[in-house]
Amino acid sequence: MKFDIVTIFPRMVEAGLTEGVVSRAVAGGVLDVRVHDLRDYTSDRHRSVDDMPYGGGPGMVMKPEPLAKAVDAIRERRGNPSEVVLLSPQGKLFTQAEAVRLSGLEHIVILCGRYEGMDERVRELVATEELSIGDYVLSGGELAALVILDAVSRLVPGVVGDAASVEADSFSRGLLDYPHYTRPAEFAGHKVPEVLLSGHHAEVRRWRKRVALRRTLERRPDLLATATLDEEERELLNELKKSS
Ligand code: JCQ
Repeated sequence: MKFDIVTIFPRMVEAGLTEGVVSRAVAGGVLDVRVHDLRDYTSDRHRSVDDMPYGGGPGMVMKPEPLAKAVDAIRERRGNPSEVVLLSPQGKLFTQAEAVRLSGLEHIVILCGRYEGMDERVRELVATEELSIGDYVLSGGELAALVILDAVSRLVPGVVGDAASVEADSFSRGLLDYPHYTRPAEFAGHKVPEVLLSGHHAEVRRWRKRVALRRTLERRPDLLATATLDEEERELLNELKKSS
């Protein structure tokens, strides 16, 4: 899968590509990630990427021409992208479902915004969709681009070694994860739940389901509206709702 990331801080994005699962997939040729310096697509002496807002007001606005030129150059050198994603707090919320959708595409361009905003014509003419990674303001889209790259990449076959661990992840089932334990069996007076030491695999599965459902009900009840539950999970959830 190909990613092209356009930014005024290429080293900030490259720093996020030097370690971990994504960096290994890049080294192994499973992912093809290029980072582009937006200033390479400016044409004035100062390499300006921003300008004053029409109508006045504080801050600066990102100019449309360098972003349009950068995406044109990517089209010529790397082919037509499946999506051009603009990252900003105004975007549609990026979720695991959106990560799954993007992981099925061949080529994604990510535009990192900075300053107070982006000239609206970038949305109209260059981007094919606008995404937000959450309801907070970052000083730029670079960290958001790394978040999206990571969440999408780990769904691409061959990026995460163990496909079962991707499937077992929190959210792939639409619920919060169950608690995990390893040795020792007792730590600082806190014991590992007995059932996990029992060797009763059916009991372990049922306990994990119940605890995952209880956590989801307590912390993220909104997720239960869209989670796909099996028969046993529906029963467990009904019992939990009665007892709470
Ligand atoms: C992304 N959630 C928050 C900041 C303006 C394009 O315009 C702007 C982009 C940013 C960077 O992105 C975020 C963000 N998801 O802040 C301001």
